[in-house]
Amino acid sequence: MKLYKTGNGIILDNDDVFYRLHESDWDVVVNRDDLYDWLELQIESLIPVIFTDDLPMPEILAPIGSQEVWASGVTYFRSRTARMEESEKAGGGSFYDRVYEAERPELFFKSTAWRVVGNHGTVRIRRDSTWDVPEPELTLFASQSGVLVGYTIGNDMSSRSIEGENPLYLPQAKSYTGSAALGPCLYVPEYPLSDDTLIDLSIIRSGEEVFNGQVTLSQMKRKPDELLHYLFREMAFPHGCYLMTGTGIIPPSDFTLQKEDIIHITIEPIGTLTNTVG
Ligand code: DO4
Ligand code: MG
Repeated sequence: MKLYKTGNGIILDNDDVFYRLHESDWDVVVNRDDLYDWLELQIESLIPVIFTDDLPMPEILAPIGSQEVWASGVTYFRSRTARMEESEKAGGGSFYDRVYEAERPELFFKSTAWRVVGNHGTVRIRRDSTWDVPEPELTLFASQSGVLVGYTIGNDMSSRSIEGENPLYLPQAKSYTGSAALGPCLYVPEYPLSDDTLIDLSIIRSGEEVFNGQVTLSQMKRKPDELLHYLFREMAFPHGCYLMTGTGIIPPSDFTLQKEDIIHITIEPIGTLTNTVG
């Protein structure tokens, strides 16, 4: 099942049959351990809505209310290696290898809800950065008790020049206006996503694809529950929380994003998150 937050309530998509939930407060709807079962129950009292040219689907917003967005790092070998290379001169190379192998994962704060960009929104490159990439990441949604109840697609926009200069600059490389995108929906499955789930990143410039990369969840070193367990260890999330799970796709070192690039991140069965660089 997919939940869309819209300008006119919350739309539930159950195998292409659409319903408008009675409850329109996103925080109230999503923050429950039994979200899938609760949505199934809702359907029993709802009438399908048919969207037409006269009654179009309302504008879809980022699937977030009052939740914070956190992120995990160096959860794929590709991310470890690319970061070791980019920070070698600054002497930060071995930290990435060590966190990749360590029991405790890297977790960092990514964004407040109000700063998150939705599907078809504009993401940004920092003006003081010279080397920039999108990071396509499966993003977990956990209820306030830390139970994984859904997924969305995340773009952890990152400045490689700033992080590479000194790993202590990570918050500046990762968190700035337009650096976090989520969408298009909150996907609430009956069972967790399988390891063969594919993440696809495609970057389009002037109508041409300038980068395409793919990775499967099987290449992720950590398990979703392991990441959530660490996140919730000493931190309360009264509205639930989003957690990006790290990137396994990093374009080659000579690639940097440019204004007006279009970034498509596809994870079936969640959908595609599309953002333009502004
Ligand atoms: O260690 C820095 C951030 C890593 C990250 O964002 C990732 O691996 O996706
Ligand atoms: Mg990342």
